[in-house]
Amino acid sequence: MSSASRVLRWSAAIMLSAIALSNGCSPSEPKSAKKAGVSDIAVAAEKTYVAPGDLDEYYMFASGGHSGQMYVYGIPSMRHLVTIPVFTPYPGTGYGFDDDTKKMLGDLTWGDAHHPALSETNGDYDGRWLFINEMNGRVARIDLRDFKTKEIFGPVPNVSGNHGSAFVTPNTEYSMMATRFSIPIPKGTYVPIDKYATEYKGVVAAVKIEPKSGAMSLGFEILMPPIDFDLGDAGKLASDGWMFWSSYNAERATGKLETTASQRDQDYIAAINWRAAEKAAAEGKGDMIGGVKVIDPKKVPGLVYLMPCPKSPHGVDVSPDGKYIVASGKIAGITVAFNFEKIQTAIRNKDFVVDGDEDGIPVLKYDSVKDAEVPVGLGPLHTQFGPNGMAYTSLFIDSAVASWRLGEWKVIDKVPVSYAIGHLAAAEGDTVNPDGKYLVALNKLSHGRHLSVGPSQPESSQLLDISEEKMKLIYDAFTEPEPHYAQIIKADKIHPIEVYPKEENKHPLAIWDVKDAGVTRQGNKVTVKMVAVRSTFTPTSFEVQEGDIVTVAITNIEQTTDMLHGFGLLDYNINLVIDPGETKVVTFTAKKGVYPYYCTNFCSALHQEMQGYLIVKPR
Ligand code: RUQ
Ligand code: CUA
Repeated sequence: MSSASRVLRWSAAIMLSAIALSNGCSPSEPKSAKKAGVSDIAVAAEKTYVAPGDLDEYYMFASGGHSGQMYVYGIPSMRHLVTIPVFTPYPGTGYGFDDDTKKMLGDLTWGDAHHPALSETNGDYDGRWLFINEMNGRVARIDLRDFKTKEIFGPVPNVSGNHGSAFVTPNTEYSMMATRFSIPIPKGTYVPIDKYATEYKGVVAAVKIEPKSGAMSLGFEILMPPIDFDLGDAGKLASDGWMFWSSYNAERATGKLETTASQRDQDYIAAINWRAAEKAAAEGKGDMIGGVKVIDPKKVPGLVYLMPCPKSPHGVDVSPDGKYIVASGKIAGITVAFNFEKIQTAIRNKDFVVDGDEDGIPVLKYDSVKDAEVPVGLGPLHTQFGPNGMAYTSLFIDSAVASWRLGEWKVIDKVPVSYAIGHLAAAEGDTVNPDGKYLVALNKLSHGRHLSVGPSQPESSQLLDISEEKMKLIYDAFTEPEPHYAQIIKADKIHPIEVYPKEENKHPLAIWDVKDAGVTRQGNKVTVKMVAVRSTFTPTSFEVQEGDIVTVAITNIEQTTDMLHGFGLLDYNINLVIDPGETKVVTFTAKKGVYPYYCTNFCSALHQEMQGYLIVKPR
């Protein structure tokens, strides 16, 4: 931060204290702040105030849940910077309206996005890509060079309810998937529900990521028993090569799961040796199911183990050094730290629960693999990490964040959040080298903390300062439905371009001179090459015949930052947004009449004049 902006920040803080004083409260404890759970409003203001023109220290990428989108925030300001559409059309950026993105979305124009996963090199965020899962068995890749969704992979065969995803391995070898819902596989098979426990199957799938391009393909699949896999995390450093997933419904129950799946005292954490599975797949092991090779761990031992974990665990998180696997029993009130070394010893010694296997998968003895049970509080869900062994666990029922230290296993501090926290995200919190500093509580409910907007309320995300042992709530922000997980990356790790360089545009229909604009016809197929530049479309009108298949390719020939043009075509449900240097294509069938098109993105004083006509002659 520059010294000038530091001065600005301080003066803002002093001003706020002055306001607090003139209201008759002490600057350290104004009434409104106390009510909001902020102990020192001036300090909070100073910490979160990013002066006009200043930049945030971190990006936060938050999943948009069933909105199918990704929200990008600046930290510590908590300002919403941009929405990246992923699984849902978004007219704001023309996503899902041009031919390419429409094709990428396919028939599914909705997705329930849960867990963003920044690409990693040696267990550290490398700022190249961002992956995100959605429940229909798909994973998307966003390129952080331009913050655009470049690929949607799937639906992956046999995967139903892709919740345990899109976690990446430490060198982004794979993005992993695990099924929340078991079904008879392959998809489309009929088996009555009373055969659930024996004939429905879960699946783990490894989506391979090409190291240069990020392109995705299916690596391998592993057959799993019909229990509901939930959250996952990849092993790193000490535990590199392994993957861990929590699960519930060890009962293999159906019906009212809130009671039927909570009968046993323990569920499982699955530990999967993905490197061994990769090798087995390369050796051709597995059976064809749904068009892909699926490895059955009963037939290929040594790949999958189960560890008992107290009642209905949700999050499972690997410590930065990879030595501990931290899992929380939602209805147990404790967080368990499993010890990776002990897991390996138990496997070597075949320290399994006698007759306790699940469809041939050995179950390790709880006491042989756990290191500690941390009494964090009620409803522990997820854990994030800071430097020096610090760990932060979200407590849904207590509506709080508990901090504790690996190795000490005692709660250090607890801070209430509003309200009903789910996930939490710490700065660089999933890396081998977390920053601490900031933590965002991603709360499920927000009531009473914002202007009322009717029954459909926003979600609340609260910023905590975790730079000291005592955590401090410093900011409330609100989001659209519904952030599940988020990741926070240092801003200087991402280097976005601001225009698409002309020389990189290899689109076959791109043109860079208005002289090349025009209409060509082949039978009933019409191609219109169009140029968009301040503030006109060329051509400004064109004529086709009713029933023609019309392809309009628009190149925005600007090379100026933020000089976007839109192409709204009335009555056709089309709105493209073309970034500087970009070419976008849309194809439609012409219907008779006259239809205006116009620029939807403000571009100049004469933006309003940027318009034209599609004229369609009757046959
Ligand atoms: S879940 S509130 Cu979809 Cu990640 Cu835990
Ligand atoms: Cu181009 Cu407005």
